Amino acid sequence: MILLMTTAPPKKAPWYHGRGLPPLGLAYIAAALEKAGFQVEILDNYLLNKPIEEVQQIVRKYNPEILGITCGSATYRPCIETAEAVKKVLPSCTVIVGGWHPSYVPESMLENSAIDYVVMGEGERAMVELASIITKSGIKRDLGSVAGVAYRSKGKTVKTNPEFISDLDQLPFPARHLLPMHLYERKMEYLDAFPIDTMHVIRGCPFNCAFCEITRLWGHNCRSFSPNRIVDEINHMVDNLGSKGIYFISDNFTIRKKETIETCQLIRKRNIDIQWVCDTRVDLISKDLLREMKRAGCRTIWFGVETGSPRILKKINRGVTIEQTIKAFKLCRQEGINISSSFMLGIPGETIDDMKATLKLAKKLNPDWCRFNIFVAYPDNILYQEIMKNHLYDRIEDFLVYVKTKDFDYEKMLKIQKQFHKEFYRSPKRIFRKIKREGALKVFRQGLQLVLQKR
Ligand code: B12
Ligand code: SF4
Repeated sequence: MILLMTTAPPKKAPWYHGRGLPPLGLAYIAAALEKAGFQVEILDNYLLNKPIEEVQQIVRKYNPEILGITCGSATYRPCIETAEAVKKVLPSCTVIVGGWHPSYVPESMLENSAIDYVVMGEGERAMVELASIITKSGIKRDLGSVAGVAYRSKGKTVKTNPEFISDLDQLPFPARHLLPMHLYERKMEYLDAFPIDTMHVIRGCPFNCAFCEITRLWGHNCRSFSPNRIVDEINHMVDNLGSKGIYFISDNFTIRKKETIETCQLIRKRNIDIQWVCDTRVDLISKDLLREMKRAGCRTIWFGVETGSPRILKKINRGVTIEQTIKAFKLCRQEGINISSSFMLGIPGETIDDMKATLKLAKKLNPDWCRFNIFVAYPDNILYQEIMKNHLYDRIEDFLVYVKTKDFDYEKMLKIQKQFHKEFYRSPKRIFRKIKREGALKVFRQGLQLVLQKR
């Protein structure tokens, strides 16, 4: 059998925000493996947070031939520790890692003898082919014929180029039946509905923001599931999981306007009663599109606004202007769609004045929910390369790089972040809006709770 797992979260890290969502990447891989005839289990240890000894017991119990671990730059260390612990109790188990970090820095994984193979890029096809070779259950093939793998051979690292799956519709629905769905929170501030589940329907992005490495994993060519297939999956989730809300976690949900409209029309045509929230860019919406989205259940859109400084906006290569952002927010308000937005603080080259401009813009835009995130660099986007080249950091934890420039360091950013959240959420305009939306009693209770917590 094949065991797929996530690793326990690094709770002490200052950037950890603790939202546990089902690991859709592993669920996609599990579904592809099941379709190919393998027996699969998923251990979502990011959610369950089991100590390593317990993970060893679970591995002993399942006795898998293959263990697949998902790994981000933030979970590099726990991933290596898990692989080592598993090899101790089950040396015969083949350990394969995949996900964001291994895709960009495969060598960093293979330096460790507990890791046998790395999958780079999309995992479904590569994992099925690798598993067939390892378990000798498929046609006899050699490793070099599998696209997107890295492994050791005669003291050297061998890598094959990843290939993208062109027709995503051929992938089965993610194997949510292997996940402990009842243990996820399944509620979200952005929607009134419960339970809420996630979908990821677009892979790839034609833009090139300097802080983002999405394109390195999914490519510049944007591929998406067809409207029919998206709505089939929503239907499946409504019927099998009782889903009442969907969070489309893919970037740029509205990038293909025609298909987005088709999806919305299909939701209505099939009478699916669902609320949803999606992520997109401010330059990828229009009045007619928003109207269709609202009618099909869209309640909230999340925009990464990132900065209020035109200079920094240009530097991060966002490809939008502040005017476009203001216009997009206005359009959403006119069409009755709520807005959540995030801003970045601590970009190399940013000054305190740039950050103040960000707070000013956030207040002006007045989104329903707002988050200021501190930029931490990890391989291998444009900003990461600049930071490493110019030594703009004072701390590196494995592959996470804490930026330090003449204007700020991470500790200073933590203080500014706290102050910005306070200033944003406590403005009279904000409190008034919240009361209007949620009612005076609820807002008063929340305020009281905050005061009591601080005591
Ligand atoms: C939803 C989400 C989360 C959720 C849930 C994550 C989860 N359990 O899967 C939560 C909120 C918990 C989360 C937390 C964090 N996240 Co996050 N998250 C995302 C997001 C938006 C979608 C992930 C997703 O479901 N993708 C869809 C599935 C289908 O793709 P996938 O997971 O990448 O899996 C595919 C491949 O990567 C590969 N693969 C993945 N795992 C494996 C394992 C094996 C064995 C194999 C063979 C292949 C393989 O095959 C899969 C199918 O093709 C992405 C951005 C994005 N658009 O993808 C960021 C993203 C993955 N997150 C990121 C970050 C930085 C974080 C946090 C550090 C944030 C924080 N401040 O705490 C934490 C770290 C959590 C962790 N365990 O690593 C970065 C990762 C960058 C990096 N180099 O590591 C991303 C890319 C966002 C970004 N651009 O910065 N995240
Ligand atoms: S931040 Fe969004 S728009 Fe920019 S490159 Fe990444 S996925 Fe594309």
